[in-house]
Amino acid sequence: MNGTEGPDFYIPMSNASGVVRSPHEYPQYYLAEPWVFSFITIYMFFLILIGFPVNLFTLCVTILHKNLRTPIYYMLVNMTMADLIVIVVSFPFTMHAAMHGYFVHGQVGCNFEAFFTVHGTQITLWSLVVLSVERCIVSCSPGMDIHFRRRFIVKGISFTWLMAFSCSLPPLLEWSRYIPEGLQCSCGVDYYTLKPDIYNESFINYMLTVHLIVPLTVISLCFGRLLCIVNNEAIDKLEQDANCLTVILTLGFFICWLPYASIGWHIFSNQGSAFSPFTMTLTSFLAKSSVLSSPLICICMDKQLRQCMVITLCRGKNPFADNVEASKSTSISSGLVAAA
Ligand SMILES: *C/C=C(C)/C=C\C=C(C)\C=C\C1=C(C)CCCC1(C)C
Ligand SMILES: *[C@@H]1O[C@H](CO)[C@@H](O)[C@H](O)[C@H]1NC(C)=O
Repeated sequence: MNGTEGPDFYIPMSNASGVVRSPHEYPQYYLAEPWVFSFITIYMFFLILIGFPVNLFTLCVTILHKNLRTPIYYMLVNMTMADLIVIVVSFPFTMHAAMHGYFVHGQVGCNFEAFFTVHGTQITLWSLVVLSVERCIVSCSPGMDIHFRRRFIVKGISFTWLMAFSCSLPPLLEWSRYIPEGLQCSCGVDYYTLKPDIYNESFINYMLTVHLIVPLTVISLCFGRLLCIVNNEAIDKLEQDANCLTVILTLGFFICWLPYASIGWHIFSNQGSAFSPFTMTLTSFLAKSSVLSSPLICICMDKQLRQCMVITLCRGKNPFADNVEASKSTSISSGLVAAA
């Protein structure tokens, strides 16, 4: 046996020596040295310390500035809100668990932590899908009505929440389950056992198909079409910039999440094979850093957003006066999809 299975855990270590204990009740220092857990604690602390203000600030600036009311910024609001949910609700659990070397909050805490991580991330993933489709439609038929585009995006936002729930809720309703992963201080869905009584196999197949392969395919098809119109003179420069930003946002997301998804898939399709708890922990904590990617990418690539941020920072006291300033500055500067 390459692992030890319990009622609500699976530890990727043989219990031949008898050291394996429930990750809900005992520290897991036989999986890794205590300093590794301390390192994870500090890492989570920094993710919260940087991720919270950066996402909150981006969210506030995007909402306050009236000239940022174009589809791409609606989606940015949705994505930073999702990041904030993950940072505020899930990350403190992960950090606290790592501090103690095991999942101190029991099964309820595990459900809580994993539910909000999966939910927030799925919102971001489906936001990128909606954004890619919107980019594709707009670039292929330029001059489209802004009201139509707004309605499309608002419907798109409800769609992202619906899809996110359809991935994050089932494990709470006994279709699959959330269990501790890797070094046992963060939770994810159960790739480790087949558990016929909770139809685990069908859920993982459903999740990897509908919530990974389908979005990846739709995004790839849309980007394929965008590639054909790159350097097309008929397309507005600002729309081209927005296309570019969408592509980079998507790349950032998948760089963070594809290693985790592949390891999960590998473990699932090779039931019982040996794998290191480090690999799972490394990829799942890389995945967690994706809460930084969308705001940082937007701040780096989007001049208009940066200008609005500077305006807010310099005269933070009166956001309404800021709006006037911001509108003035757009008319003289070039920014993303200002023409929309
Ligand atoms: C730290 C906690 C983690 C990494 C929790 C687990 C996350 C999942 C079960 C993720 C599932 C997936 C998402 C959210 C988006 C990409 C595809 C996916 C199915 C791997
Ligand atoms: C343990 O892992 C090895 C290598 O991954 C594999 O060949 C073997 O079949 C596994 N044992 C069990 C009982 O699954």
